[in-house]
Amino acid sequence: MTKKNAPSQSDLAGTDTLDRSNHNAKLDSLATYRSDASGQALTTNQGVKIADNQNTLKAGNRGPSLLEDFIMREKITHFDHERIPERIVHARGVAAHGYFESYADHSALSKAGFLAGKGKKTPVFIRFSTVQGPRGSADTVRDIRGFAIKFYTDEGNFDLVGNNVPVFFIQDAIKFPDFVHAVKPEPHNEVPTGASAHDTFWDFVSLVPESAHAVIWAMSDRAIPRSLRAIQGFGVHTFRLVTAEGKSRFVKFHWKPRQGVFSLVWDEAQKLAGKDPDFHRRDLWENIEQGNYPEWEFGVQIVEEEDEHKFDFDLLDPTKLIPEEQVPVTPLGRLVLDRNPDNFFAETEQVAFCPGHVVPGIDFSDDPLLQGRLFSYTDTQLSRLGGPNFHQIPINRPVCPFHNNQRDAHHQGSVHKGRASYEPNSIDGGWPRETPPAASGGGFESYPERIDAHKVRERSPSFADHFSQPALFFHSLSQPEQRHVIDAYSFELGKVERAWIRERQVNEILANIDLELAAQVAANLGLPAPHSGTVKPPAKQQPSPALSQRNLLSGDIRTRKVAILVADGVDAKAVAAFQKKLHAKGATAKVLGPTSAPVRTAAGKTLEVDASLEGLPSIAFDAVFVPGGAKSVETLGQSGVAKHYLLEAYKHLKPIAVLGDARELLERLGLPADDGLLGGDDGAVAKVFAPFTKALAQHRIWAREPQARAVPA
Ligand code: HDD
Repeated sequence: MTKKNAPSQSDLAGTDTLDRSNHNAKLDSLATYRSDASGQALTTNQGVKIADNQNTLKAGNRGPSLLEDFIMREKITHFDHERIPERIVHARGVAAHGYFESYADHSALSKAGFLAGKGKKTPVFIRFSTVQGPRGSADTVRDIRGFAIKFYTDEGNFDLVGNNVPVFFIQDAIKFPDFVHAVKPEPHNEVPTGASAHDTFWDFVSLVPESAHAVIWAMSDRAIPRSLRAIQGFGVHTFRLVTAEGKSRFVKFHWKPRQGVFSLVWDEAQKLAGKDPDFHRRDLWENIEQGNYPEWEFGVQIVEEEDEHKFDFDLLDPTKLIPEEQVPVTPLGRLVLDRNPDNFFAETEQVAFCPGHVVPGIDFSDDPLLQGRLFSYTDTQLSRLGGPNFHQIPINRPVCPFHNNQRDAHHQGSVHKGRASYEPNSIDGGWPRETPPAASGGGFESYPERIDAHKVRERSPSFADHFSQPALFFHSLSQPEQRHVIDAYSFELGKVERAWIRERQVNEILANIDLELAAQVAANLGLPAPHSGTVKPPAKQQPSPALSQRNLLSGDIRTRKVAILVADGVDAKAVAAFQKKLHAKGATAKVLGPTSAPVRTAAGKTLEVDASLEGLPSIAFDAVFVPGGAKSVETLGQSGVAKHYLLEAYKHLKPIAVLGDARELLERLGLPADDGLLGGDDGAVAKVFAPFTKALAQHRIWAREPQARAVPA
């Protein structure tokens, strides 16, 4: 029987060219499990070589298929079971490998081995995620981003399962299912996907004032990051660091991106959700492949035990942050992401985090949200990953040895030797044995916090102030950031169908944060402005500059993306000169033509383009450059796509540089001059480049925003 429809040998020549040379203890441990089929025969799962993978075994070539066909049955059965339940929250995510490097010996703070020496490196795997949307939802939706890190330390795995905002929506874990049911798509029609702009979310949060702080962060630019490389990370809860001598201090964990913190604008985020739903995962993947390894500084805010009650909020309340001006962040080390996973499912999907995975030297506080999380995460893996042996899945295995008497169950991957699977035993020499706590390398010992209390179901009165910190956040933002918050509440509440929910959010939540904020949102919703809040306004607070993204930029243009628009007749010298200057500053440039075909330059040469204008729209870039060349500019000026490109870039407050004839384009489009619209004669690349870089380093031309609102795009 001959094979039908099999590809030819020349079709099969492609190979994976990605650089996979980085390694560390975790990556090396994964080597045992990597399966590389290059040069190998196609076989069944039983290792039997397959002669025909195109045709089912049939009774005659037009006859019925035969049950006997174990090759077809095995293949189809496996396929039928390829899906596992997605995460109940944080279903959409992307991950990368890297390392944590300690700046110094931090044993005065914690006996954790991964913090115990200057230059000590620990492998990590980090997964970023959105919260609300399912696995296939868009990256750029308005949402909190998950920031979950697994440190594969010599003393076992430490998981720091945080978010890109420092506070959470609820104070007690028992409310988590209610909160998640409210924010998830509504149960009757599973709408909306990847959005909090719907009745059940706003119903819940307007009834639960403790959510006000996290909600205002979710309405800020933090919830529409430009890149996952440009987000901060927070452990959110107060944790403890414990020294070898048993001294405990309270800490809040922080990650600060070297790339700076910056965001999309809302219109851009919405458009990207349709034009490139993979925008964030593509950006992370590409930058790691290009060697632009994203980096964060790890730090802690430290509070001595005796200072626990010196704040005007409770350290155990996860809806509160400690202003950095009050307790500065002490840097401990850096995190570098330098390798993409080999397989999405095996690594990114199967990684299982749990805040309860800590190592000696790190311990919990009594934050009631954290306490509940300690239970929930391992529990969820039982159904998500199909049983209690998920710790044996390659990505989840510690890099240090692990032995105990837990046995059997689904997917048992270890062949445990020995007769005694209990402890103590006198048959297998008493192994595996306990290890007493020690200054280093010892067994885990919980911090012996003294508790003397009644068993009660109660919320501490020290958790009762829900509005001072949302007000602090709002008042610490720059004016453009504040405008975006007002726009976001107005947009989201505008999608809420029930009038009483909109009114409750404005009158009972926003009016208690800031009357002007409430008034502006009320005006946008057609509601009367509230005259006062329902609770006593907080005492005047000093703003916290550390909360505004305005103050969190990196100051350079590394990894920023610039679109260069060209057509036949373009001044190729200007293209080359601009590209060279951008590359020298670590930025990237893409040359875009009317189609994906090469263009002819003014000098009659061929210029390759990276994509068409439609293929890579302006929303995929941080800035635009249009070189001169009369014919090129004329063609672009006739093109609706090119005109829209420039209008859209302008509307999204991006720097635009134009040379020679291209200056007319901006005039024809009626775009008024500002610090981000830069023109020069042909050959004046050097003249426009400095102000262009300056504008790009500021991320957006915020002063343009009022004019930009009038621009259709
Ligand atoms: Fe959670 C996943 C972060 C409160 C229960 N959470 C999950 C992930 C992140 C967070 C980043 C994705 C991990 C991954 O990439 O696999 N969660 C947080 C933060 C919280 C928080 C920062 C508050 C400070 N979570 C929280 C509570 C509960 C959960 C109060 C339950 C009582 N979270 C879960 C979960 C998930 C999860 C249902 C879903 C998938 C998973 O755990 O592995 O167990």
